[in-house]
Amino acid sequence: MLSDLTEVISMAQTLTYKILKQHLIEGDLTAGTEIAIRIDQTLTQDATGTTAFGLLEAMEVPRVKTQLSVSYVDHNTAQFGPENHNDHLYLQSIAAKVGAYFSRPGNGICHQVHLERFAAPGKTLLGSDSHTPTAGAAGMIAIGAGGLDVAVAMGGGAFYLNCPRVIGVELRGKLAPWVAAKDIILRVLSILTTRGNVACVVEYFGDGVATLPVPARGTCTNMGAELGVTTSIFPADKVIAQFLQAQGRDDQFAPLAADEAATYDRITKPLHVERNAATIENIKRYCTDVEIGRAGRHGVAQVSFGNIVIDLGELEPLAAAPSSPDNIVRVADIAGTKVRQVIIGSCTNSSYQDLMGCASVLAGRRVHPDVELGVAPGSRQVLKMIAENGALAKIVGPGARILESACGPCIGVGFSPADGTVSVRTFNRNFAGRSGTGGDQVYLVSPATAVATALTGEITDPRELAEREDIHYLPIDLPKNFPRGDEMIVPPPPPDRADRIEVFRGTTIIKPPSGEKLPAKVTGRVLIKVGDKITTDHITPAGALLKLRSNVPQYARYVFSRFNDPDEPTFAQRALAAKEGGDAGIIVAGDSYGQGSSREHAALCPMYLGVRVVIAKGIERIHQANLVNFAILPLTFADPGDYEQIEAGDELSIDDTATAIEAVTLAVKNVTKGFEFRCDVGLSARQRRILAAGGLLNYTRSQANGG
Ligand code: MIC
Ligand code: SF4
Repeated sequence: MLSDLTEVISMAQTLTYKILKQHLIEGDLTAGTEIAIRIDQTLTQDATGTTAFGLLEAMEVPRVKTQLSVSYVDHNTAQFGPENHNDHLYLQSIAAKVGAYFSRPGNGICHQVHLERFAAPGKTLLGSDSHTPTAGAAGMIAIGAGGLDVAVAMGGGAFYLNCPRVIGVELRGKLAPWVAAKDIILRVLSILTTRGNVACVVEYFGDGVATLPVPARGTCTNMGAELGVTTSIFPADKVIAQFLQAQGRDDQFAPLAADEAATYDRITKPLHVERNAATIENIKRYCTDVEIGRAGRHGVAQVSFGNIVIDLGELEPLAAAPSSPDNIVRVADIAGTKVRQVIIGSCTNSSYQDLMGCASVLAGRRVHPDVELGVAPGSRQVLKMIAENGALAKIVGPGARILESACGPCIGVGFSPADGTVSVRTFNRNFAGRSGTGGDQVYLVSPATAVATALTGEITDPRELAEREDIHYLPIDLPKNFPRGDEMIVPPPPPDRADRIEVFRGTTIIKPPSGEKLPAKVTGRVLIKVGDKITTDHITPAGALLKLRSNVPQYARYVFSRFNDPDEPTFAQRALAAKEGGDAGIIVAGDSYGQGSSREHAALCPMYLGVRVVIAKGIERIHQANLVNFAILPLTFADPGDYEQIEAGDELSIDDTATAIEAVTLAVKNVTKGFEFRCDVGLSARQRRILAAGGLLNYTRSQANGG
């Protein structure tokens, strides 16, 4: 009897593994080993798409080989100068030529539109944007990656990843009025933080799941990106079936869930006991089977736990305080903070349900005169619905400014807050300076908290406002039918018409450079030494500079510009001078280097400037893959203490790179200071081959030629 039970449990699978198994091309499903999966769908957005399609052209792929590829325009819609429109026309024409759908500017944010119109249970999706996991709300495996990986997938190539461990998040009960899905994911962030979750998938289960509509699930899977996990997923249940039916896509439904007896992985994290006291408290409170090891010499203990269990009924409104999405506080604890700006939108919280909820609170009231309120509906479908049912008037009437259905302020395009003021947003990232204002103070909250704050002019717990003003909470039902009109989605013409399509190539679009092999011996200077949690926004700023994405030589001038001293040569100038002198550029960084976006420009631009090696305490998954794809050697300190011994300007060298990249660890000489330290080479066998070939583009070409 016992052995029968053991067998059932050992055969029982998580939903994640069921989908991975169906798409497995190489490897076996053993956590931590490299696997390759077949990709059914891809998405690209304009800020990463011009490079992705440029690389697809460089690979000489005439036609996409996926079941569906969609090219969205949602990031750069402002059109100051010809750059953005040049990109849009290039993307529209190349999509038509290679057989991809094209979602026109104004149609909405890629993740919101993809969930509405294309996401389907059981499929795989690879997207050149880190929030691609949003589509996990529809029961699919949706992963963010660099544009080059997406280009390979469009060309029919497999996607390689570390077979993940699966973190089980059990949701129990039902959210109380005015508490929202955003509060669930903020709670998860307070437990898992933004660090140490690489190569994990978050899988939601439990009776609480059925109480969450699809967009609420999308908020959780979307902001799962901030955990640094590979993706997040919900089971495909009745709620998804009804959503797909309302979207006129019931034929795409397939019920999917983890097996009843499936178990999730035990997670172990090294945590500094004092510095992470709050996180450890949360782990103790919300996780099962917690074990805390003895703290070592540096105060770090191994903390391990089973599932995360969240009782939805006990959650309360939360916020991510400046300037990290895991800096979680109770809204009640920061209530009263004076606010000058509130923005509702982004791919995290801009759905029909989100905006209907806001409209019901705003109706007949007045936005506080000290606050500017901006509202960006996530898609044209949402905008159309709230326009037709009158909710838009309830939002505009009280004094909201309506923004285009696009990323906008989320990526620093417009609405940069005034100096020293607080901005409250329903977005997913509040990295320092991302809003476009240096020293910004951005809080991330749910739409309910945002709207309460907009009315009072200070951070407000929506439950408190509701009680004070006797506002009734109205649950927002799923509409019976969403408007299907895909007027702004252009399907590709039949393949036999592709020859006649001329690709539009504006003068501002420069062919992306490809990688070069590492020299036999790398010698170079540390061009910059940066600390922990350096995001891709620090490396390649977005906002007003987004329009340079299709012009690497221009964009590269701004690499690390936030760290430039006005009296000294810029990072780019120093790097180019070293490159001209035949020296390799080296970046030294702390933990979680490259967190945040999937933008491969954070590797592509440094590569253009001659950077060949990054040595960090830790490198985030997508960025590590991007570095390898562009032939930059990513290394991590074997002893993080060595980080302290290195200074900017030090000359470092690695002998015999060919042998070094095959090794598990390698020696790096600090020539200036006269000592040697060891680094871990955490590369998969395939990544070693990519580096040896001089980057993924060269590798893919050599594979295509039988090499
Ligand atoms: C972001 O949210 O940081 C972005 C802008 O959407 C990026 C993509 C990019 O930099 O183009 C992301 O999340 O991957
Ligand atoms: Fe756009 Fe912001 Fe979402 Fe990135 S996080 S896709 S910038 S809305």
